Amino acid sequence: MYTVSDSTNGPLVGLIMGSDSDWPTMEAAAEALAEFGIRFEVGVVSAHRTPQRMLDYAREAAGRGLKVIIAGAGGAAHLPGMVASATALPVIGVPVPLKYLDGMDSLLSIVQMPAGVPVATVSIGGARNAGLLAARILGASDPALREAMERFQAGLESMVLEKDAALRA
Ligand code: RP5
Repeated sequence: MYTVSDSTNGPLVGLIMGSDSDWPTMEAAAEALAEFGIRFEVGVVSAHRTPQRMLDYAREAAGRGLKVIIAGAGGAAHLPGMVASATALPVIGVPVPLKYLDGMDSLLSIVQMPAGVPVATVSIGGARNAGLLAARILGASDPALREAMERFQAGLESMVLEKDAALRA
């Protein structure tokens, strides 16, 4: 497990994925968290290949100080849902697109959760939004982070208006 935190404060977000082959997709979540200065850890936790590690990770996450878990997986993407079943923390699921089926298999595996066990599912390959959603969740109880998100949103607006002005010029 690779951790981005300082020596006194542990990670707030657990960024996990079913395989290291998911990293090219999941990296965008790490970048978004880093942009907002959010401490996070990264690791491979497989629902199918390391089931005990997955359960241990989910059950110990809150006690280790994590506040949000981002879980990405592809194909028969059971990791986000299984992690959500074993922790009370909010879980954000990222459907990772693989070679076949364009990620529809991943999306449906993650989004179709039974009542009582929610996973906040982002779009196929939408890891950046997963990072941003984690920032919003943490920002609900962290005014400085919420203000940073408001500035980010204002930046999005400015960018669109600038592009609109350039188009009209
Ligand atoms: C899933 O199987 C992983 O999340 C990954 O998307 C997919 C393929 O894994 P590898 O065979 O590339 O390790 O569990």
